[in-house]
Amino acid sequence: MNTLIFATHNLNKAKEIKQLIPKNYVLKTLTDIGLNEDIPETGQTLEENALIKAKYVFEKKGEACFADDTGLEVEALNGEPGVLSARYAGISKSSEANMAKLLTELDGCANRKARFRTVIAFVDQYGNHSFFEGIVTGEISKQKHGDQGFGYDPIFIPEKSQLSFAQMSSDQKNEMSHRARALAKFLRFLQAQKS
Ligand code: ITT
Repeated sequence: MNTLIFATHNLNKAKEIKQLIPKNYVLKTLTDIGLNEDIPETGQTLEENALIKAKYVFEKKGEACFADDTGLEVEALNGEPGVLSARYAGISKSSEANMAKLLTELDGCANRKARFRTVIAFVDQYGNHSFFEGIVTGEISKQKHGDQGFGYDPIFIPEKSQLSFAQMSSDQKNEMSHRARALAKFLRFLQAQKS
């Protein structure tokens, strides 16, 4: 069995990733390896924050680790909330408050184009790092739809879909999501390392 350490406290992210990784991998989160503290995300970009999280684990445990930093980039808001997506409406990191703020900002705005962007940072057992990016484009709906998923899922409708991410099963979301696309690149990289 190969163990992959995922530097996250977000169990929804971990659930999505668990569904996507091959059966010969075991996924461990921060809680699973006994790191219960919040890792301060002080970077200015998704890349910086993903690397901060992955490096934190490497420095504490000396083990290879990956992390995911994700942002919702809204065209009419010049890419905001972007790297500030988690704390868009304040430090409480409330998804409800974040969505309410975004819907208010876009009130009356015809351009609802947006994209989710995930950056996975991987730090290997020698401390070398690599990045893998996944993007899904779509638009912000006028109101919330669905109760699956997490975060901004109820207000994001991916391109060519009638449904928001929160109206999809996790399998359906995983067929097209930013996270699944970044993970696919990461898994190809791991496979290439082995061969
Ligand atoms: P970790 O840092 O512990 O991994 P987090 O929830 O803080 O978890 P991010 O900083 O990457 O993770 O998340 C930024 C925000 O974007 C946060 O509000 C999430 O709820 C939201 N988000 C991330 N992935 C999402 C997805 O697939 N669908 C909807 N919202 C998402």
